[in-house]
Amino acid sequence: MTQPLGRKSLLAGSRLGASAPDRTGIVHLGLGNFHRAHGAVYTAQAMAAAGGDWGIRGFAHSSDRVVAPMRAQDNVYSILQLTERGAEAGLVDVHRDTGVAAQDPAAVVDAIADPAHRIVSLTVSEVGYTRDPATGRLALDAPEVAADLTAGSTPRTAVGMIARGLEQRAASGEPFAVLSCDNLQSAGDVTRAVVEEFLQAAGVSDDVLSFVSSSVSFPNGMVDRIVPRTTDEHSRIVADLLGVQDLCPVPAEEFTMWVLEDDFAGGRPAWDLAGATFSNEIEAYEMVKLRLLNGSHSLIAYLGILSGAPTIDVAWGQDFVREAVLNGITDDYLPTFTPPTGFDADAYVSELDARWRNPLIGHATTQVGTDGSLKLLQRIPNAALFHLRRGDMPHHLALCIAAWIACVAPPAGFTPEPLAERIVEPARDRLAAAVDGAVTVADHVRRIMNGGFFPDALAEQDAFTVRVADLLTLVVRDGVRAAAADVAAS
Ligand code: CS2
Repeated sequence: MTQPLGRKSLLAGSRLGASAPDRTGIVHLGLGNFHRAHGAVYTAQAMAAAGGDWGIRGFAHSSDRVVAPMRAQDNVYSILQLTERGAEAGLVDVHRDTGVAAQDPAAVVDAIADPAHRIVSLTVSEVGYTRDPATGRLALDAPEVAADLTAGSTPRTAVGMIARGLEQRAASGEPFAVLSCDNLQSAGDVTRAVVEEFLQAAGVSDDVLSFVSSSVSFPNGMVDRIVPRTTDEHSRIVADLLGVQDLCPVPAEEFTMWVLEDDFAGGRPAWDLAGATFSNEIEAYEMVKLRLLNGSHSLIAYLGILSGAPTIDVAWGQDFVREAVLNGITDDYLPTFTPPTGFDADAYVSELDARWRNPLIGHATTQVGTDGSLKLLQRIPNAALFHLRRGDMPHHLALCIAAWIACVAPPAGFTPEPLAERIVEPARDRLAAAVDGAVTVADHVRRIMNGGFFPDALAEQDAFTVRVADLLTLVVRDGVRAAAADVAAS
């Protein structure tokens, strides 16, 4: 007999970490699977180790897909760890209140201003930072940003809500930290920059600007845990393991990692006692994660989609994908940064192999391929520029962009595998408009590379654009394996 899940079930189920007290100390934006399997678990475990009023007040962006079931279960949910030993489940009870930001954005602003809260954390994905891809600055011309900047309007973007919340908070002057938990290089610095750009464009007082610069910290950090989408099968396994009916379990791999800069102006949970690492080498950790894991992940995903592989493990099981990815790590990524002290590249790569190979995860290639126009910006241009400025060609990085274009903006006459249609690509219409009327694949690629989708510095690298076009030509004419073979021979 399965019972509905709720706080009462905690007696019966295995609980991960402590239950949060009723008072909340953290506001969180973005209630997707990643936050619920990562930061939320570290927070529950930190409270088990050291206590504290660190309950989470969580807001989903615009849908109640997670909030409705969370509320129906007293905001308790399970983590379903899918390991080679089989499945294991545990319950998390750290959210004290959940809501939907789009339904009540003023509640988010008020929660950030509330002096009882000491941190706002974010998992809003790359798209949530409303930046201009060509300049990296806040996209002041984007309609949603412009609307948020209109005097008297209630902000709806994450940046707008945080900025307005801080503006109100300046009245109490209570110190605060804004913690980005997204896959961005220098995530804290980037978040500070867009929030300050918003405040300046909104014409706030000097007092507010000086409060934000002196009493609000924006720690940098590196986050890591692979979490696929939830399916009905996951709820069924949780019911078997725990005897409770969870309407919103979170499937996750066993691996988890969090490296943070210890810069929390209003204090923080004892995340170190929950396994997080505090380090002064954040940039090095970010490089490892964003390039070796995320950059390679994109390549696996797009090569996989073009060869009909629905999941990462299936794509990774193909020799031509493994070869391209492993050589990409060695030739194109590893030379571009200095890793953290004591980093063992071989061990890291064999761990990646085990993580990508895990067949129980079922991580969809189209999920990793989603939002490529934003994700690739974190994964490719800086590494590519490192080589191009030395006169070298990063062939695997060019292959990744060619494969992305083949999936989301295919040249006339080429139809990718049907899987490609499932990729959510916010720039699809703008890409289609940019290539409209292109007569050759070279022209098609040039219009994209010069169309404001990538930083100007990369667009200026003509040889790279030519290489992307050559590889896309091969994909179109002879298939994705031929393009990968050409890279292998380069
Ligand atoms: C993935 C990441 O979807 C993606 O783009 O590369 O979500 C990846 O699974 C996580 O960053 C792992 O920590």
